[in-house]
Amino acid sequence: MDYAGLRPYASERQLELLDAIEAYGTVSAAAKALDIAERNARRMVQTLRKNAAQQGYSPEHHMTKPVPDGFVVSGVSTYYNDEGQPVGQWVKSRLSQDDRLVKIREAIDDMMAEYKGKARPTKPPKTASEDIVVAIPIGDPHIGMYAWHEETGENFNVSIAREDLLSAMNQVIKASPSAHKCLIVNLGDFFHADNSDARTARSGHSLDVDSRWSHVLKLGCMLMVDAVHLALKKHAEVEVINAIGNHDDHSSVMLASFLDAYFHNEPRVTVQPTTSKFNYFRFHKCLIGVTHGDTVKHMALGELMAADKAEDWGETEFRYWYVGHIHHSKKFELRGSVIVESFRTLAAKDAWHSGQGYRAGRDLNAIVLHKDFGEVARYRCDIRMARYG
Ligand SMILES: [Mn+2]
Repeated sequence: MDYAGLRPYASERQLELLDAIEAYGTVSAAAKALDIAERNARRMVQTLRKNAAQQGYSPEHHMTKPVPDGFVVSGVSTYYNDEGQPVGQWVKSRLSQDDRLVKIREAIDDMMAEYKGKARPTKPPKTASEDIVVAIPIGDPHIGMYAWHEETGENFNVSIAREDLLSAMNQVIKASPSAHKCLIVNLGDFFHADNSDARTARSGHSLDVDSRWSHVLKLGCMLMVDAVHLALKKHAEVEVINAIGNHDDHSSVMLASFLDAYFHNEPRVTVQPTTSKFNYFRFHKCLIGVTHGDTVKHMALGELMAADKAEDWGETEFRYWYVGHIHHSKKFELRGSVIVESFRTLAAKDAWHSGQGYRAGRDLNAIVLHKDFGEVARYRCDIRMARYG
């Protein structure tokens, strides 16, 4: 294996591995020297070879003509003579589609580097009970959505969204009992637009957006940070779930990574990784499933929970699904004592929803769950109360 030829395609970490392979002779010896698992080292080499091949370098396939940075090889045709020797080759290249995504990723990484570990550990408040947990499902905030009152009857932008959400959270947290733990659930569509194209990924709907996307992204991330801080004042521990919506396929994942980085040094905060459309939270006899609600029918959620969390399913009695997406309140029970509830949003309607005749109420709830008895109370803050209460 020609490791030296891979050097121009290697990242810093991969270079370190290549150095070690050169020094110690084999991948397994290099892995040992670097104190990493051998299978991880092999995977790193595999990734590096794949990246090099995409750039046109894979000598065992007679690909030795790399394409420029920002391009990827889209096809290689090699002509062989009767002796099996290559005699001619076409190398076709195209602009890398990943390039844009990589740039976005880099911007996010830079942003995270600036914020990583920013939250210093703080002393937990004295809390009254570990028998209960307070869950705050946040329905479709649509941060970055812009509405104009002349068109939709009401103005809406990032700063209005921020004031509404923090005020409502403040009120429901104040009203809730002093539980040891608080669960903040972003039900998806936290961000209105997923990128600067301002179109939804699947249907291509054009979106009404406020300000520049990258600015909105930053404001949204900091809004969630402030929401977590509000909860930290009252509760000793805060766990955060961020669901993937249909407006924020990627920015929801970034938001979760951002929060995780931000609260890196604060042991009182746990951010669940956002890696799939379904997240779960177990509290003694209670099990909560979280999903945006755009991909699975509500009726199928019971079986999904049983399949995804077979063990927890067996050990719990009170099972809930918290969903967003439809922007109105709906609650029903499925077999297996599973209660599915969709939550309203605090956000105003954009021109499209207004034109479609949507007129749902707007509120935020804090739900109190007891470890042995399931949901025992809830506190509701109406949008009017958030603004004038
Ligand atoms: Mn939505």
